[in-house]
Amino acid sequence: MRNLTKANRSSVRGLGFCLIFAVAALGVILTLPAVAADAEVTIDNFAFTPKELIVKAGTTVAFRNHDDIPHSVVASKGEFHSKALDTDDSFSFTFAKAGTYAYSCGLHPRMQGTITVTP
Ligand SMILES: [Cu+2]
Repeated sequence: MRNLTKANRSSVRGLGFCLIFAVAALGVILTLPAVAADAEVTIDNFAFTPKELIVKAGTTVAFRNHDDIPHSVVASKGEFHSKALDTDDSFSFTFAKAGTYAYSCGLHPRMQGTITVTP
């Protein structure tokens, strides 16, 4: 570093800033999927948790399967319908309209939950 001219030193500093921005940008990109879902319902041991969730209109809810067998998420009135979710797969739905959304697992109808959406 002793042999660097003043210009070279500032370009080294510039490179440092670029690196910081690159790392920050990468961090934003990597965290985007988590940011997209505002709330999460987990599926564990044949149950949705929380079983009853209250969110504001516009909230995206991710349903994530932690079981080692497939489950799905099917709204009783047909507003949403996931495919069978394998372990650690998730399905997201944005609740734009207020109301009560009852849902169950398409494979195990006894697994039930409710999303209440407030205005
Ligand atoms: Cu199921």
